[in-house]
Amino acid sequence: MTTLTQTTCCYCGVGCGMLVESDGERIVGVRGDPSHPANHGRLCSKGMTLPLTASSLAGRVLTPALRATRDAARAPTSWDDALATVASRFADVIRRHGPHAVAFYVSGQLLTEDYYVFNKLAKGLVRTNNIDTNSRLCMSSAVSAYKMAFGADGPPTCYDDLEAARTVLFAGSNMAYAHPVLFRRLEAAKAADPSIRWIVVDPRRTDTASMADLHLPIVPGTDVALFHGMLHHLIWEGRVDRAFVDTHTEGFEALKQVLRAYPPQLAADICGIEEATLRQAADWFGESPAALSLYCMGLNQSSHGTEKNLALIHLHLATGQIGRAGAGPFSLTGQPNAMGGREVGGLATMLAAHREIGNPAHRAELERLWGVQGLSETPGLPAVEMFDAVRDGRIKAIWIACTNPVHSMPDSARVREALAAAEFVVVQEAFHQTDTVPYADVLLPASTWGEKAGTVTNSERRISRVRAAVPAPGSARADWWIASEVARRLAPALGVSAEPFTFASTQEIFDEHRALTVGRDLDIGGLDYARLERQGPQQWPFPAGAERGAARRYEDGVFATADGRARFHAFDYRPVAEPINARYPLRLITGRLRDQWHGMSRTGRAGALFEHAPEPTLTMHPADAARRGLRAGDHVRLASRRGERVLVLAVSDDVSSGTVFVPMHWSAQFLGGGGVNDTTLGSVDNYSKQPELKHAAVRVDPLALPWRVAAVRRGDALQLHAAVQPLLAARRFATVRLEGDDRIVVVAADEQPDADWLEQLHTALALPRDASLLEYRDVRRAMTKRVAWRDTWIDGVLVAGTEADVTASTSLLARVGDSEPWPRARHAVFVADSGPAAPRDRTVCQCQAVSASRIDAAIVAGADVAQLKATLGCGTVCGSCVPELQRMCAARGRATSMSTNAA
Ligand SMILES: Nc1nc2c(c(=O)[nH]1)N[C@H]1C(S)=C(S)[C@@H](COP(=O)(O)OP(=O)(O)OC[C@H]3O[C@@H](n4cnc5c(=O)[nH]c(N)nc54)[C@H](O)[C@@H]3O)O[C@H]1N2
Ligand SMILES: Nc1nc2c(c(=O)[nH]1)N[C@H]1C(S)=C(S)[C@@H](COP(=O)(O)OP(=O)(O)OC[C@H]3O[C@@H](n4cnc5c(=O)[nH]c(N)nc54)[C@H](O)[C@@H]3O)O[C@H]1N2
Ligand code: SF4
Ligand SMILES: [Mo]
Repeated sequence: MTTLTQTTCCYCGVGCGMLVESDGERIVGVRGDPSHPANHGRLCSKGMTLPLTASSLAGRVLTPALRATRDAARAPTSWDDALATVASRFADVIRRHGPHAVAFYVSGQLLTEDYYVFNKLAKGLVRTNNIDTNSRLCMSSAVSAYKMAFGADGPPTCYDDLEAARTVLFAGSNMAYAHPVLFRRLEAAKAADPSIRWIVVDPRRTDTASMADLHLPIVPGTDVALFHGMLHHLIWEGRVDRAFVDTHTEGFEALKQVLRAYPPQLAADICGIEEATLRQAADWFGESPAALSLYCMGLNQSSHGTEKNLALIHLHLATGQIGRAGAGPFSLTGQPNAMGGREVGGLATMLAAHREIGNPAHRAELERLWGVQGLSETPGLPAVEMFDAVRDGRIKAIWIACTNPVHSMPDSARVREALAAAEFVVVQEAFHQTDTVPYADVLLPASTWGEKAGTVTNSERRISRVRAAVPAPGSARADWWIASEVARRLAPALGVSAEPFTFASTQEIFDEHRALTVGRDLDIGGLDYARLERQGPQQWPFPAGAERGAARRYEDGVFATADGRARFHAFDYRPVAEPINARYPLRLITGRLRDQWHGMSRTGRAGALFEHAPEPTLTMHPADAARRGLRAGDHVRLASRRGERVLVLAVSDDVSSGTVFVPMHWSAQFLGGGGVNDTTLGSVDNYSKQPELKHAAVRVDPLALPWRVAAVRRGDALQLHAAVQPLLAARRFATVRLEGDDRIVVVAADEQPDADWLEQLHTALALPRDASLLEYRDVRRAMTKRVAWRDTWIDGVLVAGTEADVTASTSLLARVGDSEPWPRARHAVFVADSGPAAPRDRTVCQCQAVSASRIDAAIVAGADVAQLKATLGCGTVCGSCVPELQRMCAARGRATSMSTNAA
């Protein structure tokens, strides 16, 4: 019997409602919830494939484990022992060094209830504000800009504005990949009304940008100059809404003085775009009946991210494009509960329910509501400083939950050094295969999506229920429960009552959180589990007595500042933290892929999710590649002042000359050595302390790695992956991926052959060493081809030798796991293999498994997007690939159904 559970997707901030099918033990299917107002039944490629990532327990953290000494291996233990150990080690550090010697580093992927308990544990019980989260790397500049401009955090807009907007300005947002279901809504609106204009500000021609009417491929980091130039133009063209500015804002004159220095020509020069393009964008924005801006990490992840956000908000305030349908600055949250974390105050620089640490009245209020005393008046350390403090010994113990900082923080070498130096590291995780888990002195098994319950708040301030569809596996427990159980043991050790810090249910936690919001800007006094049950997901504010939450804020032009006026801020454009120079002449941008999620601990469990981007690539403009004598597929060495990484070159004019792009996802679990953050830097924004993950000065050099290895093995892919992963770091370049449900692919390259390593790989891949293995070996050339047989089926292939040897084995490698038996004598596999290699192919449409080559062939034969959908079926299920189909058609000069390109 299958049961259906109504819940919310665990990936991005769109917050799609889902119906999960389970057989009681396992999740067997998922579909979009037609009644959820965020997605109306739609899901993207990541949401649709969630069951694939949850189908096996291999690689799950199932029992608590701890190690006696730093060098010892972790051994499984009981919950009681693990919780007592965490409590006593934390108590010990606090006794010896005070409360600020411990820290918590948590996550925008925790549920509101989890987050609430962690925040209260740190700030109320330990009485340190040293609790920060990965939202520091993500949303903190948006938070500080909203507060500085409007007096309170949170977007004034809602999802219905996507349909109501007449001009849409995407700034530093690749929505086609990162918020796909909202992008579907925008696509539909534009298809219905082609007069809607899209402007995209992004240094890269992303799938989002390629669908725009106007693309502004600015030099990375120059957004402030762009927005200043646009506002300069609007002021001098007389397009400012004087009435709005005079009645509802403060500070315009001072800003106007600063803007004198940004005439469109000069601003366009700084941005590296045409002056006419800048003026066009400004006109479309200013003259629009409703201009909506959608922005994300291209603005936030900057050493002046708050100013980038503010400069964009200025455009809205100056033209009165705010507080009505279809108009306003809409910061898109990345993680599923980035907003909920902000509500409970789960950052080092804020208190619960949008209260301020530095405000004595706020602290007193919280002490009364919590029934505690002595809240710290010192702000805690934000992420980058927090790990620096761990590194230099100011922080001795750190508890990491639901985030993977070794992978996601800038300058990862420093983070690794920090965790190696710490006295005590707790990691609370659902999956073993992450870059942070190896540093855990105590590893706590967390239940995860599908197994836990609570609430999340999406980008439009909408609170949705998350429900469990299956029981948690092994001894995994909900995050709030773990924090609450440690609090129960820690409180007596700190000489206070445990009562305020221990909870019996998520409902009890939600009710307490709600009480804290009453009278605040995010008042949800009228909202509880019963109402969410009855009426479905609701937006805040939702005060007691209300029937529904407010879709939009500031509709009356009264802002959350003391005098009700929004604020302009006067500041100049500032360059990126690390300018390029002769030694590091290229600008590195990092960002998202369509089908992967962050460090891939979840998406890396499904072979289907690798097919769209199977290799760890660095994308470079053709002219830059030619200048370095590089061709697509070559190995390249990416280096910054901090570290280096070997990647595979992709060549495309989607990036401008002088800029290179590397996806953020590849971690040490899938790429030898780790991800791109070994090269990024920890420079942070003055206000928000958010690091500049979107820009580093780098160089890219050719790298000859003549020894090549490739292997494909059929079997339990997750187990094979776990066995192979420790070998990756030994090679100059080594990567592993899952393929389909039951295959893994390993590719490696190095300067010299390494016979020992090859045998280790052979063993890790569980290749046989008996008669079922057939080997063809040329010792002189250090070449080997090995085929593992199961009767007449090919179950594994391992090839090592030159690039030509491996290339010549492409079709042999592809035969692993073939549904057809090998038709000839075994040894004939090597002969038959000498034919030409099949071309490498990418899967563009993941739902219907349609490859790039088939789509391209159809386009060459005359198909447009509609015909591709009708004949190949691509783009007809989740729609995540539709932007790419449009783009592939456009590249072949085929008209698309919404070709309104004016650029
Ligand atoms: N598929 C997928 N979706 C996700 C996630 C994921 O991991 N995978 N993660 C989620 C999370 S947590 C987040 S925060 C969001 C992020 O969502 P986005 O911010 O949309 O994604 P990114 O690719 O990080 O960056 C967006 C764009 O910023 C551009 N950019 C770089 N530098 C600049 C600049 O100086 N100015 C401007 N204007 N643009 C610049 C990049 O070229 C990139 O295309 O995605 C969420 N959704
Ligand atoms: N270079 C570069 N770096 C970046 C970015 C970038 O654009 N470029 N983007 C930054 C941004 S915006 C973000 S948000 C961060 C994201 O970076 P991280 O927070 O490190 O990302 P995840 O890999 O999603 O980490 C979440 C972890 O929680 C685990 N987990 C899953 N479910 C649960 C659960 O229920 N409980 C617990 N306890 N654990 C669970 C997962 O297995 C995973 O290891 O990366 C940042 N880093
Ligand atoms: S857009 Fe995709 S990843 Fe984001 S919430 Fe919806 S289904 Fe999940
Ligand atoms: Mo994020």
